Amino acid sequence: MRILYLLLSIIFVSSCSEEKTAKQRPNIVFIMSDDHAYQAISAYDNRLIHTPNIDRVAKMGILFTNASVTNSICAPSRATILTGKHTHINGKTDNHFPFDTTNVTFPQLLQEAGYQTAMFGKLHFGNNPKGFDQFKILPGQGVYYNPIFITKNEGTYEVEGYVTDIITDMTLDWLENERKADQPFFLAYLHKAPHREWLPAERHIAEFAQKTFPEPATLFDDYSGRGTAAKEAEMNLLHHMNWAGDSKIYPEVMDQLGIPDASGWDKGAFEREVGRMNLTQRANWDKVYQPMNEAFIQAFPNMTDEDKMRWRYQRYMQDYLGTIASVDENVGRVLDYLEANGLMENTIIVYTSDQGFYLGEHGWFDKRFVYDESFKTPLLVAWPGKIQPGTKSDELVQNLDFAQTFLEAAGIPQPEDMQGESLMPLLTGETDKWTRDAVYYHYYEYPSIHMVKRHYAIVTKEYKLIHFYYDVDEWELYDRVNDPQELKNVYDDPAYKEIREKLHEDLEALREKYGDSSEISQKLLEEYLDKLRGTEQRLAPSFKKVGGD
Ligand code: SGN
Ligand code: CA
Repeated sequence: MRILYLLLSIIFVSSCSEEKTAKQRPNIVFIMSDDHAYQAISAYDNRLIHTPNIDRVAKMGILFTNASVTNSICAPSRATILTGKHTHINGKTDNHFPFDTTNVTFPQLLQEAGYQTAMFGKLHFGNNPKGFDQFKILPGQGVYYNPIFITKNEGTYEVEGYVTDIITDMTLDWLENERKADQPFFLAYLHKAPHREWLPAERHIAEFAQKTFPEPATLFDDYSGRGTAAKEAEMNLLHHMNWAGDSKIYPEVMDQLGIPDASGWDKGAFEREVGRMNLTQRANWDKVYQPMNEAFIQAFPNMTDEDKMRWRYQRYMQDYLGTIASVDENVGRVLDYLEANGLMENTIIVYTSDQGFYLGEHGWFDKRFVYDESFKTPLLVAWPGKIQPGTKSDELVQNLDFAQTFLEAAGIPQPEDMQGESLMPLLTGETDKWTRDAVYYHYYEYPSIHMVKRHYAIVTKEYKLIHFYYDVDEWELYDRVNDPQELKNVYDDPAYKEIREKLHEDLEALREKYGDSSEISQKLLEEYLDKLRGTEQRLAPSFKKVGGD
């Protein structure tokens, strides 16, 4: 009898503690926007916009000021986040061709270990995510107004309204009606905004269209201190933005003013987005953009190139930041829900972007380069009770690290072939356990839109050594401390000889550590060119420019 009693109490105690561990495993809310520059989050920089809700995450937790991506472009960044591996290992080199779903992703591991998993918003993989109990995702890039969703259980359908609000409604609906109280959860809440072509919600158009924003110091950069890659990139606000799609000049106004549709895509882009609006949405749009177009018709004949650059910068910021206003409001709705439902205590909340973005710095929009504005990405993490509120970290952390961080937090072993490091020591204040002093970067999508050349790099807190290859063979070296705007390549400066040599050695060591090499680059390049030969239309002009057939 006594033995039976002892046995029963052991079983009872151990099942209690199992239940406790299961309950203690944290929920994870992973919030990611698309192309959200850190310059447009007030926790980093309050000159452009006030984002009180996103800032709340940093106030409750930690703000990383040196977070970066391994490859600054959408789908490859997402593949690195989900696999914890560099591009050359997970195979997702570009936005054009689908993700290899034989890769193991961390949500699959969380799901196997008993997490309830859900994804809402933009994935951009060309196929559906694995390891999710529920998903409602946009096809490809998705659209801002009346978007279409591909869903796990209800087929594909259109939802009337504004994309950022709808993704949030779906997320809140899942939290309220599908979340199981007895399981920890992983929720991926992924915005399309503020991706090009920057269509703000009806409620924000007028507010932002009348604002004026400070210009960046390098708006009129002539790229003289850099190599061919910066000079040949097609990301300049004056020369490469679409008038209709990006700047919201009506197609008929372009015709009236004799502005050519250079890309053949320009008016189409306008039609693709604005053309989807219902009558009320379109009326609210016209209320603001009709007078803007009329003023433009008057001003255009007398505008110099400098005037046009300035005008385009303001138009760009008005729309880009307008889309962020609704991201911030909606992040607030989700945080409020977590708070009101007792879900803050044991939940890791991450706010990040798939990469950074140029907001007129170097005269650019878009991303891709390892230069700071696109290499760095916002990263704010809250975990009440674990992370000291108001912490800041300037450590070199990357999107490569998310998978292992979440696995460690969930008490799941980290697969040995994952290439990041768990951020846990930085989250919990054990900073001496963090030893990384350099990170690796590799960008592949060339030839393609924006024509940013292939390059790889090593980045330390002080320096950046970059190799541009394929149709050039050029090295660049930047002194991040003395030249934070990266205006002067000092690769050939004798004063940097020793630093340069040391960085070359460290770069080789990093490439070896991560298993990258010139042979792999060559193989990936050939595969990419082969696949391009099989595509038509949009990619073709870029392909021809580099002598493709
Ligand atoms: C589209 C955009 C590009 C952008 C890519 C990739 N043009 O092609 O400006 O670089 O997406 O963006 S658009 O006229 O179609 O908007 S990413 O964030 O998905 O990588
Ligand atoms: Ca992106």
